[in-house]
Amino acid sequence: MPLPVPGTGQRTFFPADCELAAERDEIARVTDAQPPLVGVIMGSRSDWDTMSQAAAILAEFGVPRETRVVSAHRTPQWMAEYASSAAGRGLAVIVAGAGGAAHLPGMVAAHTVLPVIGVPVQSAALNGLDSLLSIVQMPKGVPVATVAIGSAGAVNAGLLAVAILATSRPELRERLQQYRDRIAADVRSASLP
Ligand code: RP5
Repeated sequence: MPLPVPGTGQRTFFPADCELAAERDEIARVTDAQPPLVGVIMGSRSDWDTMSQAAAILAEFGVPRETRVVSAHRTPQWMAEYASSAAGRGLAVIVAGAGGAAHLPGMVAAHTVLPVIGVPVQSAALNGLDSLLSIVQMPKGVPVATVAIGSAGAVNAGLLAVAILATSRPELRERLQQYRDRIAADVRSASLP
């Protein structure tokens, strides 16, 4: 069922099943609307509360993105297809979030040379330490840029994706600097009771 990305009106898709032809059609529709530069993917729709915060940062910076559920375990073939086709479809960065036995970021990185940012989703059983260790301990040769567990990680994943794009986009670099200036001003003006 299509759901909106908070604050944007851009569609997001949570496929009800894994039928590949339907999945391809959905990608085509998103791409037709506005070619995405960043793919924000997650292992389960239960990750959306966390991963929506990465999507919201991209929206704030005006970066076109697509948001999808792509599971390394439940849809392994679809995951491989998504990752291997990502560069050809024009994506420049993939932000991948998963929890528990969080293999999605690493397996996506195994199928593409695009930069992959891994977000460890906070799990109920082990508070996200399982997710963090599953994502961060990649073998040499196949990197995943791993951020913090949970919300801070999702926001920083969005910001890191913007920073990667900003290396060749001066206007984005300027907006990133403004963002940093804003949070610095917040700290300087903070008052305590
Ligand atoms: C992982 O398993 C997902 O990334 C999610 O964080 C976790 C639990 O998934 P659900 O059982 O809630 O679908 O693959």
